[in-house]
Amino acid sequence: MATSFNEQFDQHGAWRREFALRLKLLSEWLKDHDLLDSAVEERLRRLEGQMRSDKVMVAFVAEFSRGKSELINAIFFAGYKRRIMPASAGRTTMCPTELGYDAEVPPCLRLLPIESRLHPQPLMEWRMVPEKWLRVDLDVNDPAQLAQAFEKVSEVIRVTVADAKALGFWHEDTPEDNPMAGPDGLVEVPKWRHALINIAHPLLKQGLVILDTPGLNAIGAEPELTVNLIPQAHAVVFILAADTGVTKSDLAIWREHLISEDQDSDSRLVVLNKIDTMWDALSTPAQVHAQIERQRAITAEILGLRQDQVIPVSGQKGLVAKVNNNADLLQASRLPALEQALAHGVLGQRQKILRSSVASNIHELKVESGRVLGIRRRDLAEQMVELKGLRGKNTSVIKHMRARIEQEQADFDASGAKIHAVRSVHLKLLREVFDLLGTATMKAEMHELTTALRQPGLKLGVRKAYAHTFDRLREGLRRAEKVSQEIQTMLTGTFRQLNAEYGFSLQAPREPDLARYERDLDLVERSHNQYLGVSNALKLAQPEFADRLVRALATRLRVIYESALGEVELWNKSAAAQLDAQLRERRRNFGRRLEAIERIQQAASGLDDRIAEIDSQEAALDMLDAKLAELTSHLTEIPVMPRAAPAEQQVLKTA
Ligand SMILES: Nc1nc2c(ncn2[C@@H]2O[C@H](COP(=O)(O)OP(=O)(O)OP(=O)(O)O)[C@@H](O)[C@H]2O)c(=O)[nH]1
Ligand SMILES: [Mg+2]
Repeated sequence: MATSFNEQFDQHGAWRREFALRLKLLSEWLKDHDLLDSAVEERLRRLEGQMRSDKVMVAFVAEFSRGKSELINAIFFAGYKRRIMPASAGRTTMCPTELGYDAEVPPCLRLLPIESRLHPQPLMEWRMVPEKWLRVDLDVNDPAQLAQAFEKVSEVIRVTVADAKALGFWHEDTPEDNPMAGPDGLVEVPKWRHALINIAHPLLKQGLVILDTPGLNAIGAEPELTVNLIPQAHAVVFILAADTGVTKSDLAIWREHLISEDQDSDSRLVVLNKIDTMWDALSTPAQVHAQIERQRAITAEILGLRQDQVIPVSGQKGLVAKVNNNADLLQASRLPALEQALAHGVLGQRQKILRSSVASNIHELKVESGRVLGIRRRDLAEQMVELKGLRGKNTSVIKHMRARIEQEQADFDASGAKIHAVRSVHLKLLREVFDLLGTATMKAEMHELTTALRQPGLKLGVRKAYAHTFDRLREGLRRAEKVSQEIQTMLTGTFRQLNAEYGFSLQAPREPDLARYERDLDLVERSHNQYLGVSNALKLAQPEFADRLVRALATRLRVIYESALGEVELWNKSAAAQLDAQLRERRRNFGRRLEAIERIQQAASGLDDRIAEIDSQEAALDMLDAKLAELTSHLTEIPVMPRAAPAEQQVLKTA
């Protein structure tokens, strides 16, 4: 039988845990053998953090009442044996609701009041001020209490048209989207802007984040949702209902939020829900099937997809079937096929990305720690040559040798100034890159964009203003790339020189691929462009709306730039750490050589002992080398389905 989404997600979690365990063992081993310099340590820390905090977000997007919340109940929460997320006829989920797990926070539901919209801060910033959210504690062992607490996401308040306008729910230009006014002239708007649910559900604990959204208007009213959360989700499930077919507003959502040329189709799932409405006692099963297939074909055609890209299910019957352990009904609901597609699309992708990032990091790690071993090996070889040369020599030769080593040491200490000069050039260039990618530059760009968007009568030039900003951002990134190349050239040159002069084995680490971030910028630009297009030109004329959009943009850009800066930092740290390591080892080496000479001066037998000692140290290095290769390759070779007992613990003990 096919594995369910839940099972596959469990396997993904197990894989990550296994990886974290092996990484920890490697790091302890490196530390025990004095192979952990600051760059390697930093790399390990990042890898560990990446694995630990890896989140997979699945967003459910559709017009109201298509069955998003019910489908979430059926796929993820059937284990509670009841309906957890509120799902009912008409509009139910009134605010975007994120379900996830954060161990630092007790199980709770947090709700951000809708009035927060009157302030300019984007959602991202509100997340940092928990005291502004209403908190409802949750009892995870009491599904009834959970369900009751979650009802809050359906709450509404009644406000005047003027207030609705200020909150972003009323637009004179698009009256068809406005909420209906009651006899008292008041209109209904959501009570909450955003909900965060924190529960220790097994899947959420492993990093799954589920985003349930309300229907069309509410999505449009929160730019952050459109330009940040949805485009960044690892999978988006778009839901249509078999009984309504593809309506005009379904199509508007599809066009505005879901079509994307370059995101792989695996991450977009289109679901034709409520197929049970076509189960008809008077038709034969074959007739029902044919009817569902027909609906599926029509849907696919309207959306421009292949028929097999539309997945027919009944979320509601799937939930009932799971709650009652009814295998036949589950089969008929066709829910397992959707879970399969979701698991494949989301987790397959995620694992591929993680694996390739891990592989390149582990490679660097191995090179870096391997280099330290190389230096030690070389030092031993030099000492060996020196000592063998002393065999049978008289005391004056030995004295002479000592003087030579001391001279070498003094010369080496004097070279400190040169190394210092290299460092200061390096730092200067680095500061340029940091400036180009730093917060101040970003702030200035966003300020300029805001000013441009505020120009009266700009309406149609909005895209242009965006295009300008993105052009400048790309230009800045390219300049950072150029300076990075300069740094690389400088490092390569000076390292080569130092290698020749002092017999070092420095090698400039590979520079980060900043072009990748240019592609990220393109993606962000495209998601904004898509949004700027069709229906929002009029909304954009309102300064608050434009402000909000720019702030949402800024939070997304910050993530990109922080990550680029992080890479640049690691790259430079790794270069500096290499130099430090070689200098340190070299100083130690002088010490060891002088010590050896001293011993030989004191006792005739010292020489042979020392040679034997070096022999055994060389053998120990060979073993370390082999062990390092073994431990690092273990990390990249973890099977998706981990074995029952990690064998490394035993292997390590023998080291
Ligand atoms: N017959 C049938 N009804 C369904 C199915 N899935 C959901 N429903 C019903 O459709 C109604 C709407 O479902 P919800 O899950 O609340 O829809 P939603 O998309 O979350 O809607 P909003 O929260 O308002 O955006 C509820 O009464 C559900 O019970 C299904 O597969 N078959
Ligand atoms: Mg809902």
